[in-house]
Amino acid sequence: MKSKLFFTATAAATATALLSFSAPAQASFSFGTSGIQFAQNTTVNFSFIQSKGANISRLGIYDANKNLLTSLFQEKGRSDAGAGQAGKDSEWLGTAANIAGSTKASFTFLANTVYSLGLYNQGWVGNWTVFSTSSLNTNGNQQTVFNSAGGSEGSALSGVSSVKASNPFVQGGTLISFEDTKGGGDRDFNDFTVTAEAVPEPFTMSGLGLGLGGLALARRRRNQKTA
Ligand SMILES: [Ca+2]
Ligand SMILES: [Ca+2]
Repeated sequence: MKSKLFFTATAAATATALLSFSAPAQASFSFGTSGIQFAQNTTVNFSFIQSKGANISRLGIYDANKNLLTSLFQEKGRSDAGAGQAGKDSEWLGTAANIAGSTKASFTFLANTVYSLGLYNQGWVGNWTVFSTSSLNTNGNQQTVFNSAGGSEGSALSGVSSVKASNPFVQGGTLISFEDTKGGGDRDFNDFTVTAEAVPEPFTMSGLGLGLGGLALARRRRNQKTA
């Protein structure tokens, strides 16, 4: 009788475990200016949209200590639309053709690890990096908006503080856009724009394994008691 009760309780616990693991993996994550972190290993697909900044920029994934882990997109030049030339685009527009290599890149964020996006800029004078995690920037400045493509070229984007985080698990992903001038500039936040879409894990193999393992353990213990 005891063993039957034990098995029933274990089975219930297993069912609960299966339910929790079959819940969407996006239950616990941070994806914004406070940092990027997921409770499970999570692959995010990035797509370059456009740039509207005069710097030659490179978007990358950084660790919590500002070390570059991998480069996602590297611009070839300041613009590929004839910026500054009479009769041509004057917004320093960088299109897909201004990216060296593919305009799509993926990165797998490891569970419970803090990351940031970083935009390295080759300016007219000097080089610098601004980070999507505000605390990594000079004076903690917000340099990125999440769930926004920024504002009109040269006009300060209003409501910046309201676009600090977003959900990358939504279908089609979410927008991320940088202000590439640290601390100042025009604050238009349209200088480098990408989308990010996390790949959901509707039912992980580890969760399935744990559930089956729990059942096997319960059976083994029951057999030991009845033997
Ligand atoms: Ca700007
Ligand atoms: Ca701009």
